[in-house]
Amino acid sequence: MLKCFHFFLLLFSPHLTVLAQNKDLPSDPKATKETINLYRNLKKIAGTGFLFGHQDDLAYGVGWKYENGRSDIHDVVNDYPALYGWELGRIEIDKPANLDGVPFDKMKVFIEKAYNRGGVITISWHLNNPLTGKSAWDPAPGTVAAVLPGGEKHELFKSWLDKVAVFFESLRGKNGELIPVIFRPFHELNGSWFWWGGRNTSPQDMINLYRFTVTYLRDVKNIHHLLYAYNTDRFATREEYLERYPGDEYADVVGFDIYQKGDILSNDKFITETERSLNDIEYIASKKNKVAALTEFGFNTLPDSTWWTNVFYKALEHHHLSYALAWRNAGYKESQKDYEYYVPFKGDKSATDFLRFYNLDRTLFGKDAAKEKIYQ
Ligand code: BMA
Repeated sequence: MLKCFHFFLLLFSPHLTVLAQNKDLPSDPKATKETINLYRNLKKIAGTGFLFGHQDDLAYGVGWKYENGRSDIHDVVNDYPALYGWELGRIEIDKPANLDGVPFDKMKVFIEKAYNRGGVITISWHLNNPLTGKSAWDPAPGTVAAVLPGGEKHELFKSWLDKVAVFFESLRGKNGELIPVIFRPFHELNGSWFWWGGRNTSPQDMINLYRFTVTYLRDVKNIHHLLYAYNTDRFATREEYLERYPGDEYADVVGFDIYQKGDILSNDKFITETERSLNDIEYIASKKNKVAALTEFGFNTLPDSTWWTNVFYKALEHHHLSYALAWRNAGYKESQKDYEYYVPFKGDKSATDFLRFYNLDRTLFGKDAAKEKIYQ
């Protein structure tokens, strides 16, 4: 009887309600209302489709820069993406523009515009190597150890996080509310091209760096409008994927980056590998109760005119991920005498197919995102 009474108490106790909800709360116990809503809606959306995203979408495209309201995606489908990627590299050294030339003051305005029309924001950070002062691609061994507490560059690293915190806090909606951001620091951390990745550090040091970063921003800087995206590059197994995972208290999104390379003949390989990776990511996300995402993808210059419906959508159609972010339309790069773009521009060979892709039920763009009321 007593047992029954206890059970009764438990059933109607307010604590239980909190417990029951916990699985739908982000890792930050103090996350703002809009951030909690974003997190829940990202999970909900995975049941119906995925948000389509594009890096630097509003800043420039192939053959243009900073034209008010312009976007290569909008030029092709008469709608904006649902998700907008931005990049903070060089904010840490007080440059007015990031490593791809996007001025931070313009970026802030673009982010506010995107948020006001119901879009989602995700931000990466190709931060310089704090030990050598060179770029993110300088793999000097010992860099991660040097920025951890007790390391010679720890104070410098904290001062960099302070600058990132100022930027995040400057992002405000119409009522002064903070604009939630999916922050994905230390991306592609299983590869060895960045100072924080792969062979350039030990998995444990990387885990400590991730945890330190989240703890510092959340508990010292009091930033509570971030969701954290843990993301690797291509990976072979779940074990490899999770080798540097910082823990459920430090991540909200689990994702990976994948690019198709080579000619059209690699289509099947791309589909097979993407599907296998998505199976793994979805398994991990469901076990851990996190959001599953394709944090970056692309096929540079889209040499296959039907890539969107014949390859990309085929890889995704049987999966349940919340979003996919196409990388940037840098256009012609003088330094490399080559083009870089991952979504079609008006008149591009894959533009017609992209419109077909846009019209599929499960591909969600700007107007769909607005209907979802993601922050409510
Ligand atoms: C890479 C390329 C570079 C760019 C970097 C950081 O994949 O697009 O041109 O500088 O991302 O955004």
